[in-house]
Amino acid sequence: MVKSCGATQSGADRFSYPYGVLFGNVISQLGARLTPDAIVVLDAGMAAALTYKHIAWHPPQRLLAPITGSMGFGVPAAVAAAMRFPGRQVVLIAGDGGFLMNTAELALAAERSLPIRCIVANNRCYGVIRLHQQREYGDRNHVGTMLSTPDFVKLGEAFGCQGSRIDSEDGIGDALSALLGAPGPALVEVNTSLSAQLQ
Ligand SMILES: Cc1ncc(C[n+]2csc(CCOP(=O)(O)OP(=O)(O)O)c2C)c(N)n1
Repeated sequence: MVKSCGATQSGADRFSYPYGVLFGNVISQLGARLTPDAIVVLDAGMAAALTYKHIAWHPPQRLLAPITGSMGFGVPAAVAAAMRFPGRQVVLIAGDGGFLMNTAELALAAERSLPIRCIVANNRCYGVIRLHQQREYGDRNHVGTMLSTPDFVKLGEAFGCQGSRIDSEDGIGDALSALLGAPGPALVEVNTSLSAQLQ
């Protein structure tokens, strides 16, 4: 468990701490709720890195992740895992950028009523790349790493997923319970930030 974050702020600088939910807390609480044979699917980026840090794995739990770090792997891989292993808990953890690359595969999850559980870390940027830019150039010369992200709850609902959002530390437990208990495909958007992912 990482330290608690203050209340989220609106407007101004959405990249600066303490804006947003500490994503590490979401992952550590998820880890405590995984079933003994859960399949966790990762996309690329900060969200994936925090999963490696905060979840202790116990076989026969399985991790599906792109060795090359390819964005867009997550949604179709989660769909494939749920089709191949019906009855096992399948949880996808993705950044906003990677999730958007293959969101349309949710249509198959809805059509087959596949109970994939998607956790989308909305930090409104290509976080890992922006981090490199900040390290190299400080607060200047950031190019092409900011995202104008959609409302992921509405996006998921449009595909037929149960949707919810985590806006504060207090909401993590209930949102994860609803996500993991949903009868079909479900999505939770985590309102986080790059800084809140680095705490
Ligand atoms: C298909 C593809 N394009 C580009 C990259 C380079 N890349 C690696 S991580 C990353 C940003 C990931 O952003 P996001 O999915 O939002 O995750 P975050 O780091 O913000 O958690 C990019 C562009 C990649 N790995 N794969």
